[in-house]
Amino acid sequence: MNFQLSEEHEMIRQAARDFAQQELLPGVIERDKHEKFPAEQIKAMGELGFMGMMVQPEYGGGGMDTISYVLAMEEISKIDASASVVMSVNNSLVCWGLEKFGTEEQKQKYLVPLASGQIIGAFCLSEPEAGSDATSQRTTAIDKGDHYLLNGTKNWITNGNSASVYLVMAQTDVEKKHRGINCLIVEKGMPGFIVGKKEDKMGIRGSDTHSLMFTDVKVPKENRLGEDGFGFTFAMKVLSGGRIGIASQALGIAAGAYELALKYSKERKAFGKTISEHQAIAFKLADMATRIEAARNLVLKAAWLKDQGQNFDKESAMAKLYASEVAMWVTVEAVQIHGGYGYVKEYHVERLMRDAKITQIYEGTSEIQRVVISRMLLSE
Ligand code: COS
Repeated sequence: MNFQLSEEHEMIRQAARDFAQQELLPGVIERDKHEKFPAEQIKAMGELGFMGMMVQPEYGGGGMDTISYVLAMEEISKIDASASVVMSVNNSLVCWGLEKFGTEEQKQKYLVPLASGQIIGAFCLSEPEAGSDATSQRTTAIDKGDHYLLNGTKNWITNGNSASVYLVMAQTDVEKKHRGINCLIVEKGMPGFIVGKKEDKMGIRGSDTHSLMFTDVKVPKENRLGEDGFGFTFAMKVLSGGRIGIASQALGIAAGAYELALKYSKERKAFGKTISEHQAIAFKLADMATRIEAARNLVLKAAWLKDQGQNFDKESAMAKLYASEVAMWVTVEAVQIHGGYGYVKEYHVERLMRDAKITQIYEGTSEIQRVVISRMLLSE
């Protein structure tokens, strides 16, 4: 066992921390208020290598491990969870999926600009009637010889408008159920592809979440990822890695709220002493720090397993389940510690509390994580 991070890991964490403080903190309240996508900041993150961290350098990425990725995700998420969800989707769903399962041509054409941060991508599985029940895809991709004809609607798509490349799951052969689903690479601007309405969300308001409509979109056959019928397995495998990203986002939200609460509790005085000297607050801080540390260890374990080439499906689900529950609990407590100040925007914790909620929902709800974990436990 070795719990020590390498010097390189520490440097990456520090670089992400500095970037978050200098580039993301200014304006984060305004972006949340006005639902403003952090376009300039994402561009800068691309230039610094944060958008394709785990992709090999030959495909435009940073060639880093998953540990580096979760360390950077935690730091970015402490300050701006809207920016970190863009980073998470691009890194762990889109880039990882393309690098692992794409053809050389697909990698050259799509992965290189995505990993180097020139463009961003989106992952499109959810539909109006298929969220947790992901096998029930209504979007169809009918095989027309040299192309697929794509029809349907996708919902809740992160980077919905800002993306240039979309990985879209669609049903080709209904008879084969989930084994008849394909994943197609769709480009923005393909005729028949329309970006629908933007969602007015509780949290992560700086990220752009849209519905997407496809009407007779001709997608070339060479844009299919993997073999015919591989789409659902692709989505499951990719989401398993994605959950490490969301777990680290949840961890960062929790750690960010805790750091603010700790600082505030040492400054604010009540009944003649700082509130941190009151046991009611000190015990809250102890519980917050303990749960955050437990979440961090689950996240790092899942990342480490992925880096070792071992199966991480159960651990990524555990990390996501636990870290997101911790994020929700810690952020509520952070607001409580701040009292009335916690309820206003200026002190950041109310935003982190709103941002925390989505981590229990997207890339598989807490209930779905329990399905995944319990099935794996019972089949071991
Ligand atoms: N890796 C590879 N394949 C996987 C997998 C994984 N982690 N998990 C499931 N599969 C495969 C199964 O092996 C099965 O394939 P075969 O029948 O060919 O063996 C197939 O997927 C279907 O699995 P299952 O029979 O378990 O399907 P269910 O509908 O019962 O449950 C769950 C699948 C619930 C686990 C899945 O639908 C899921 O993860 N849903 C949540 C999706 C999600 O995260 N939505 C959020 C949208 S993205 S923001």
